[in-house]
Amino acid sequence: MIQKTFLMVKPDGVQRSIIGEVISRFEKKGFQLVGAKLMHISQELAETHYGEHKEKPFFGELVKFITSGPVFAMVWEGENVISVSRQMVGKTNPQEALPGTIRGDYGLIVDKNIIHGSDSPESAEREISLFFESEELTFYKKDADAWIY
Ligand code: RTP
Ligand code: MG
Repeated sequence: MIQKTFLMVKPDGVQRSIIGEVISRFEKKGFQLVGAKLMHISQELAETHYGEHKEKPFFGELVKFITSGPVFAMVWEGENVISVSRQMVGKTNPQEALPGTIRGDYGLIVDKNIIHGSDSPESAEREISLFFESEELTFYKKDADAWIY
């Protein structure tokens, strides 16, 4: 099933210059980038985005971290992109994330785990509309033949 999901390079990933690496992995897998922007997350957006964790002991630190510097917000489209991209992201704790996953290859601690990915179709829809206006998303067909000289 063709789906859309919300993926975001967190402030640590931006600081460590791995935006390109992250984009490259999803592109090579076969997914299509349909929206992207570098932005600062406001306190209010952070609290809404991570609202499900409001009661958790790490909520304050999580909001502080995600608003601490620019993030790279993206919408990706493709076959089963929600669950497949979560597999490519890896487990929440980078020490448990398998090598070959983004967190497994680049992360070391749970509160700086490089990337966020929507965890269900409901989250994907909610998060895409929180971060993007519909005019910011682009749709196009890939036509390789037209670009080979
Ligand atoms: P994310 O939402 O950021 O993609 O991460 P996730 O689904 O893999 O994990 P989730 O349970 O939604 O947790 C959100 C973020 O909170 C931080 N966290 N810290 N100190 C802790 O035990 C702890 N647990 C979670 C992580 O940064 C996680 O990405
Ligand atoms: Mg989550």
